[in-house]
Amino acid sequence: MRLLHTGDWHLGKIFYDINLFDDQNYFIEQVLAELKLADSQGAPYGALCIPGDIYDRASPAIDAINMLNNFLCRVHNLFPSLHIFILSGNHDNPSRLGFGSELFELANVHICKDTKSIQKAVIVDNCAIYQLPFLSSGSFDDFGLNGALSQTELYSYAVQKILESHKKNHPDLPLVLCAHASVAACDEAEKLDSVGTLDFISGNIFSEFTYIALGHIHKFQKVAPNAYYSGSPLAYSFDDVPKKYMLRVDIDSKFERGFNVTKIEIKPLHQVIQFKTDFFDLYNNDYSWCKDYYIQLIRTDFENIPDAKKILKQKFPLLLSIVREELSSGNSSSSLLIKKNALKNNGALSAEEAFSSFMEEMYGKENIPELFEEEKKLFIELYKTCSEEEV
Ligand SMILES: [Mn+2]
Repeated sequence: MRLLHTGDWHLGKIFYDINLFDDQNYFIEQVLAELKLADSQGAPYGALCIPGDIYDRASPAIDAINMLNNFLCRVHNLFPSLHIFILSGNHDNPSRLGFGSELFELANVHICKDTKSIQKAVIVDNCAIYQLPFLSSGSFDDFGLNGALSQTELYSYAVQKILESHKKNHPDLPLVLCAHASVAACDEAEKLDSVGTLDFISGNIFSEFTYIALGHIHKFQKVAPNAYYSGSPLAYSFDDVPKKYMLRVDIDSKFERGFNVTKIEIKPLHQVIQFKTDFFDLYNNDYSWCKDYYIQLIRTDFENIPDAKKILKQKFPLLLSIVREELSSGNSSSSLLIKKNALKNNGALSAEEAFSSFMEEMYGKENIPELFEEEKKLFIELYKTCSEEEV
């Protein structure tokens, strides 16, 4: 059985102020091209699996809904016997995603919005495929499993239910699972880098499955011998990896050869790139090779250049963001905490002194602009709040 695994589409995503509609359509054409290619070579796909975060938002934009609708109609018209598996990720609203799901079943489109049908397999070319949406406390209320449960408890329970059903009904078939979950990567650093401080599940709980098609983490990775994240089809942040893939998974229905994963590189409409340099480097030197890239500049200079973004946009129309080096990691809660602590521990400075030292750091000693009275007032207010608050 041949399966195409590609998760975290995030249809309708707005990247800074850019609507990624064209970029996402460009990717969708590549999905269709891959399905057609395999078919023309006499090795067609039996299943397409999109394990969650289909949409970027719980209330998806009209454009995003139309995109998914058009895609499903086109695929179904081309390949009526292809089974399409769609499940609800943490970005999706299960009911909105699940609209019409009972009817879609008739067209081999299997939308999993809750835990009611997790024990039901769809048999494709002698493989049993199950789906698991993103789970949270309350997911198993109907099963009588209440209370605050950890991710490990929730997914272990789901796996146990699936295995019970599988062993009873299809013991001789390979067992494939499509799921949206935070599964710990083999490499600790990679794991922390990918999903921050979320509660992780160990890949070991899936040891009895043949292949697990995972969604949630946006970088391609193998988290257990049988569990892969395809990653998102596009880079949705500037610190994401530039190379993106969908996965062709060939599963041997007789268990003889297990499975084989082939990475298919996705060609982006626009590359995403992050420069850490000074304004003048980007302005004066030849970077014409990236004029069609989505660009973030992390500025290492301290010059006060009014309209810096406007000026650079003349050369790089898709420059989306300019940040100061000191602030470039400033929006994660951990770094805020570090800054807060630093502020607290810097007890020797008065609020006024702290403001001066902050301005000096931002602009350089010689270049501190004046006329910052409002900002100064606000800074002092915040400084006091931070100093009083327990961290
Ligand atoms: Mn996602």
